[in-house]
Amino acid sequence: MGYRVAVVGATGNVGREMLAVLAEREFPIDEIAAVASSRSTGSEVEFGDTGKMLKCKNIEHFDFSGYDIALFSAGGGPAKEYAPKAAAAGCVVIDNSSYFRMDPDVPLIVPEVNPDAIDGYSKKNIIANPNCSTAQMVVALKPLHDAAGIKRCVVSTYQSVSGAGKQGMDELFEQSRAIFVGDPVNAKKFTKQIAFNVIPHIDVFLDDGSTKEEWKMVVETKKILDPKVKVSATCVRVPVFVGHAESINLEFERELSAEAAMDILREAPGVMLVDKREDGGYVTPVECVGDGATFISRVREDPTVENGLNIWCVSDNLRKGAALNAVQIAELLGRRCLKKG
Ligand code: A2P
Ligand code: 11C
Repeated sequence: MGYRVAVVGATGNVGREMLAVLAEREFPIDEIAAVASSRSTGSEVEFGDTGKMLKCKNIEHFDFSGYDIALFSAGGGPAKEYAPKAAAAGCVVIDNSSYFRMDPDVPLIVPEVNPDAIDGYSKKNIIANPNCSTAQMVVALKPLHDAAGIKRCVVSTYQSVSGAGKQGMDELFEQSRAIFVGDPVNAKKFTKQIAFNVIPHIDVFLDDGSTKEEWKMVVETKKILDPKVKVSATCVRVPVFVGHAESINLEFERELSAEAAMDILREAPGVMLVDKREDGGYVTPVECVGDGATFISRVREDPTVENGLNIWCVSDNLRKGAALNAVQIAELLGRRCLKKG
């Protein structure tokens, strides 16, 4: 006996990963539905590598009342419109968009960090999945925070184009091809050329000069980890297809040596420490594609502040940053809150 599960946004980057992760982890499923916009009605997506093909259903006519869990990754607009309808029909929504994340009645969960927040899910029957850059960062920060109390975190990100969806990946591919063959380079999804370039701008600008992606890293980290932790973020798009990297500078309340931090990270849930302090002895985005871990390298003390530490953090943004985290939330929900059908 398993659950009836719907994946909304099943044709997208994250939706396809959600199907793959559900299949790989053998999530107990009695029935699985792929849901997308009217544009995709009737088109087929594969349920992971199972060979089972799912015909996409149009969200406008989809009846959520027959489903226990809906994993949404269709963006904020569809989440705003359809998640409350699904929730009212008795289906628990796990939404990957930013729309519900800061709602005080919606838990925002990274299972390795704040699993107990799941108890609040029934207020709205909606649980939010964090931004990909936040998810991997809090997995790395949690064990260090528990050990020495993080006062301040300064992070610069190197975010892959898959964070901007299918269109972002297509644009990097198309621009790279155009540059090689001498065609004109067109920028549509990104504001400037992304091939062979970096762009210090993700999501919309806010009044104080920061971007919404940077704001999300600040407020989501506080909600998931600890409201006392101060975060300063600079988010940058880089010409990498999959995998977000982050350079993180930390200032602690108490002393924490690099060696002690490495010992803690080696044992931490969801973390894989790869730090050989030699050529190639660290992780880069291409090596983490398809993996669920948050990889940490380059752990070293920062002598310019009291109790300072630098780390390099890399993870597959479509996996731990999105689909895997959502499925882990579903697993937590199943273990703690739902009865199997
Ligand atoms: P569709 O392919 O039918 O447009 P990505 O983030 O990779 O661009 O994917 C976005 C996902 O969200 C796709 O599956 C897309 O479906 C889906 N989507 C976009 N807009 C809507 C909508 N209004 N209703 C339902 N699904 C939507
Ligand atoms: C990016 N992090 O890389 C974004 C994608 O708030 O869920 C996810 C945006 C979000 O562009």
